[in-house]
Amino acid sequence: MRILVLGGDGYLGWPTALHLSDRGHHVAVLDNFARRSYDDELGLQSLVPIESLHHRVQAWHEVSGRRLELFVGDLLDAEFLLDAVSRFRPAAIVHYAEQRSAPYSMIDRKHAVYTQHNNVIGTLNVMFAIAEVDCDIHLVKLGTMGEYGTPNIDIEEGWLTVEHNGRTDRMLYPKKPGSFYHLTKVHDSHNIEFGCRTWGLRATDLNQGVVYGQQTDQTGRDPRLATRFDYDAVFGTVLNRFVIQAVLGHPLTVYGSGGQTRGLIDIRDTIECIRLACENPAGAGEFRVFNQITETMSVADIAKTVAATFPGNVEVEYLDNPRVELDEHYYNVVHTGLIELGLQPHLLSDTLIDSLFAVAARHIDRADLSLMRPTINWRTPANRP
Ligand code: NAD
Ligand code: USQ
Repeated sequence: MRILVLGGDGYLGWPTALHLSDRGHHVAVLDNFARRSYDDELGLQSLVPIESLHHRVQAWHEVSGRRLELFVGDLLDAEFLLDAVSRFRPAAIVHYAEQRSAPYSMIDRKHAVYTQHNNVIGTLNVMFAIAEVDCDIHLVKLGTMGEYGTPNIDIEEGWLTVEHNGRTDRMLYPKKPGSFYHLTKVHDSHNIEFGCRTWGLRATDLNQGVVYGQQTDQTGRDPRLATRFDYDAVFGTVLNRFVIQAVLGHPLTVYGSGGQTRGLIDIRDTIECIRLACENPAGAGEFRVFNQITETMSVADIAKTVAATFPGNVEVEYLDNPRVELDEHYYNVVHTGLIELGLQPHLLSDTLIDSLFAVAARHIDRADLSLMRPTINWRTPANRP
């Protein structure tokens, strides 16, 4: 298949492009390097050094003999995007290209507006490009489990049958997201469902949980193929952060009581879910939703697991929660759709955590401890930084 990966320079987009290419698909990557510019803006860097996208593409050709096509530009530039889709003519578009940090979206008004504009308008431009070039192009869109929040009922896969005053209907599952970033995914889901219902688009919305891990079969073949590994309080995700904190001898930063429970997924399963979704497309007019997680854990249990696996002393520190989120709640998520398509999950294991400790230890001199504590607070809306 011809597959266009939007956001192909990112933490997940790059390994996805390699996985799909390795499986024999003809892959193009598109990116505007916004993620690299957030590093420059906030003074961050990936713990594992990463090559420029041009060098990575060249390295993949040298290692595998396969070529990736490259489009450098912004989804907000509708003409550029339309041109890229018209020229590449993909059968599927995998859409990762959004600002994906909840704390970044909560810095102040400017960052909230940027995140909503970038994500929602970018996705609208993708929908219009598909509608103009060919409605049969399958849109595989990354959403988030955070769209649902933590409701006191079971979380279904995107849809809920509702009975009200003696009548029933199948409706999009109600959403209660926890940041301006998570809200963008809700807005995207509604826009895409409308496109399916109205224009006959075919779409898969993948409500993915928190991703952990750094290496895949393909990125491990050469250091030049490495993907990002973020540990700072803005872009680092919880399990990756705890692993790096343990190696640094820094206390694990549990927010609140740590009772908040989240869906998790190994990066190797992320890229396999994308392959499965692309190779088994949604029907014409179908808005298909999968909950892309393999297990659920509380933050305190993630900290305990990392501490128990580390071959040294680890402290756990309970910080005042900078976010507004429930830390005692019901959480039961249906996630059978991707398993039915053939996903064989890698569950969190000591071996995996050990290998992450090794990755972190190799590059630990690049860590900046001043970036470890959260500084962005949900409760104080700031008009400016
Ligand atoms: P990332 O920031 O590393 O990658 C996103 C890529 O998109 C970056 O390379 C960025 O430069 C690019 N991009 C952003 N806006 C763009 C635009 N307007 N035009 C072109 N390119 C643009 O993020 P990631 O961790 O790889 O996440 C990828 C997707 O998966 C995101 O949509 C995110 O919301 C979703 N997701 C991530 C996680 C996670 O734990 N990392 C979990 C659930 C869902
Ligand atoms: N947390 C801590 N300590 C930390 C970091 C986080 O206790 O040092 C807690 C947070 O308060 C939260 C949970 O861990 O309760 C997850 O936080 P996170 O930063 O790992 O994840 P989140 O902000 O939800 O965002 C990440 C990705 C985002 C994706 C989302 C999936 O950055 O792109 O959408 O995971 S989900 O959480 O399912 O919505």
